[in-house]
Amino acid sequence: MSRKVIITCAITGSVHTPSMSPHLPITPDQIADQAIAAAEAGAAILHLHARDPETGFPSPEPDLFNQFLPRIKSSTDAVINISTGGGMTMTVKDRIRAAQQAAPEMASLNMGTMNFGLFPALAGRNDWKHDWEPKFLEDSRDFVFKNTFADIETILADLGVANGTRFEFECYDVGHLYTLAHFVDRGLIKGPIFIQFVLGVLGGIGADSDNLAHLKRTADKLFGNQYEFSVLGAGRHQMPLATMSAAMGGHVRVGLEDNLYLRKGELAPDNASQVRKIREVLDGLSLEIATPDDARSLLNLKG
Ligand code: KMH
Ligand code: ZN
Repeated sequence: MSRKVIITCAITGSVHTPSMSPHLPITPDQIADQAIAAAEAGAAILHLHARDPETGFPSPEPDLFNQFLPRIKSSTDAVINISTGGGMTMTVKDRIRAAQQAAPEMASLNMGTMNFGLFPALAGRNDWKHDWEPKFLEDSRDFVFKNTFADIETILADLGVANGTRFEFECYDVGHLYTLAHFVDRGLIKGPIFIQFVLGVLGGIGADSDNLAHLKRTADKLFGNQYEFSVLGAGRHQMPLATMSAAMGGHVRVGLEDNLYLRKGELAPDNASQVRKIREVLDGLSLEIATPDDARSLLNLKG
């Protein structure tokens, strides 16, 4: 069988704020509409967060997830991946509630505690719709994204062992791969391991081809043929790094969670437009895209 590339689409996240783009989905209906369109455009995996429908503030509330998950599930066959990274103001306990209740096929699992800087987005802006937005970004100067060894172990047990959920292991730096290897060595994680290399987040590894090659070399050394990788480049690095990933044998992640633009100076009108764009690139490379069922079999998901 020829290699197939999994497109993950991360629909809204908890990094961008409503003033940054009118197209960022906020309400459950907007999240569902854009997720369904992204799946129709070719995304096999939908990475999902929720937001307060009134303010757009990132929310961990399972009730909000329950307002869009049933619609997405009844309209698409896409793999549901619920974030456990949540957002800046949430405790780890809060961050995992939605995935615990929904028991999805996939959840994200962030592989290390780190600084996570959103404040560069403040530069040159003063046109905020909501008071919380500049404060949220400013507060990120002091944000410690907490993912201790104990937190990781808890998520593996409460979601993985308890519910059969498998993971998108988000690795923002080389050390995170060694943390992942530690849990593999202890038998708490079994292949096929799905690694999301995250490049370009302030506090993590920078977004360039040398760094991606180093991440891949390190993962090859640690995990041999027991892993699949995908790449997420933050902001303007999204499409170039996704393209590099595909050319290097990896999968791709796009979506407004990671980048609001379609090209320089042009906001993406929705998530599906980014899925279509990376599809064109994959097509140009003569690479086939994975269906949700292809992704299920490649990543050994519960279905
Ligand atoms: N926004 C990404 C850089 C998560 O949801 O677990 C990281 C992310 C984390 O997707
Ligand atoms: Zn996320």
